[in-house]
Amino acid sequence: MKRITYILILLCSINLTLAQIQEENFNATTIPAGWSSTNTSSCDWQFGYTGPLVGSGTTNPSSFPSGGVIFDDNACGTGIANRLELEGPEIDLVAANVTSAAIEIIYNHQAFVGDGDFLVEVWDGSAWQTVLTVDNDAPAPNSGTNATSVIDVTTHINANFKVKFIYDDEHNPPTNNITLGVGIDDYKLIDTATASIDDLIIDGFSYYPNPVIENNLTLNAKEVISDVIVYNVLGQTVYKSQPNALQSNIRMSHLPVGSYIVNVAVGEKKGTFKILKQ
Ligand SMILES: [Ca+2]
Ligand SMILES: [Ca+2]
Ligand SMILES: [Ca+2]
Repeated sequence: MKRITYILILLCSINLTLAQIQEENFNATTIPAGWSSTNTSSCDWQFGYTGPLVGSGTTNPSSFPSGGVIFDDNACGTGIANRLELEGPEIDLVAANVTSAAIEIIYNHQAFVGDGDFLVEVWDGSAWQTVLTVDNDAPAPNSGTNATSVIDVTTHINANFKVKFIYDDEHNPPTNNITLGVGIDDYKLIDTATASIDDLIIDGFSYYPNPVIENNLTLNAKEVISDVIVYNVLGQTVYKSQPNALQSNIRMSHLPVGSYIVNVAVGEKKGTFKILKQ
């Protein structure tokens, strides 16, 4: 009996680790549990920030309506060099049997004459690896929108995995320059094996072929496919469409050989999966 209970608990805990392995929405006005921050000045991250993001425009600024974490270099004043880190909780991806994973992050970075960098790093078990470098405005000011990147981190899976966000104003040594800042909304660590589209597959979603050996990846669903975004291994968007149809053909002939992450919205649901282009 004990053994059955143990197996049931184990199955439940494995199930919890599927799809979304880690998520932080930064809605609360305090640093989330398990997260830690370091900085080089007295200026700090602001959590649960909902206002317009500094430098993101005057006519149509961007914001994080649900609450995000921001750093406002402009508000910190002149002559101050800032390099801030925000580190997430450690997670054992080996024990969780994760063999394929990606980070999905919504952010907005506003530079001033190129000053200011936003970086995402992951701990690979022995060193930090930079998986995303945002050097300039992303998106452009007055777009009213934020950027989304999905980054394949499969090669960095280990028993002590963790993520770190870095804001660097590039003012070292300090000058009288001030730059703008960065805002981060939802962060997710996703199991991209198949788990994150289990819900969609139950609802009749399918995709083929994988690997993509001919030119097209075909998506089929029983509800309308409203959004398709394909990211390369650097987290850059290489394809984006709003098919609003039950089938979608993604032309991949012009894309380099390698792995890609596909983000789909079908009906009310969203899913992320990985494909190979050969
Ligand atoms: Ca949020
Ligand atoms: Ca920069
Ligand atoms: Ca500064």
